[in-house]
Amino acid sequence: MTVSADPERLKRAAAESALTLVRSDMVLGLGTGSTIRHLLELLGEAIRSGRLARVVGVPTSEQTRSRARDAGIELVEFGAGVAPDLTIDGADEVSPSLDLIKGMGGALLREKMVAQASDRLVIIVDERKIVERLGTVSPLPVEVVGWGMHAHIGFLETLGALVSIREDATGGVVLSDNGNAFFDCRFPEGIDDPAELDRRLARRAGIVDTGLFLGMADEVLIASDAGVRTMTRGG
Ligand code: A5P
Repeated sequence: MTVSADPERLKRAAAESALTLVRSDMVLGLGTGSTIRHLLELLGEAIRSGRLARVVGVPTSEQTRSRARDAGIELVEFGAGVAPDLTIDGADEVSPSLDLIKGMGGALLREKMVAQASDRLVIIVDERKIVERLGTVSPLPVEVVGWGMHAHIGFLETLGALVSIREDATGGVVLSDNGNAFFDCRFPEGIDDPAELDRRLARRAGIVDTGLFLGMADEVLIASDAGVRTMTRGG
C-alpha cells in the first residue's frame, strides 16, 4: 500500500464524505480528534450556509465541545433522553471486521457512551488506520482511576502488554476529561483475542474503560489518494 504524503487532505476527504450522511433535524454525536476537527469545520459551514438546519451536536470531549462552539454548532449535554441519530468519530485502528482501537486522543469513555446511545456509528479514517490485526500499529489505551493505578501494571503485563503511563511533554500524567489516567499498552504481536482481552480488562476494578470498540461501528469511511471507500458491518 502506498500511503499518502498528505494525511490532512485525506482526513478532510473522509469528513466531507461523512457530512453527506447528516440531515437537518438530526441529533449528532460528535467524536474527538484531528479527523473530527475537519468534520466540525465542515458542519459549521453547512449550518451557516443554511444547507443544514436544527442539527444538535452531542460532544464526546471538552476539546470537541470547544471546537463545535467555535464552529457555531448547537450542543446538548449527554444524558437522559439524548440518543443521537448518528455519531461520527475517528479511530486509531480499524480491523477487517470493523472492530476499533480508539482513545489515543484521550476521549474513549465519553466516545463509547455516546456511541452506545446512538442509532448508528460511522467512523472516518485515512487509510493508515486500517490493520489486519488490532494492536499492530497503535497501543491500546486503558483509562484507569488514578488511585492505586500502579497496581495494574503487573496485571496488564500478564496479558502480554508492554505498559507505559501516558505523560505530557513535561512528564506530567495526562488526565482524561473524567480526571482519570491512561496506560498505553503495546502488544508486540498485536492482540490475539480482542473480545477476551476486553472481558478480562472490564472485570478489573479500577480500570474504567478501554479503547477497544468491538462490534460497535456500522460503517467506516476510508480516505486514500484513490478516493473514499466504505466498509460496512457484515460486508
Ligand atoms: C480520541 O480519543 C480518539 O478516540 C480519536 O477518535 C482517535 O484517536 C483518532 O484521532 P485522530 O483523528 O486524531 O487520528
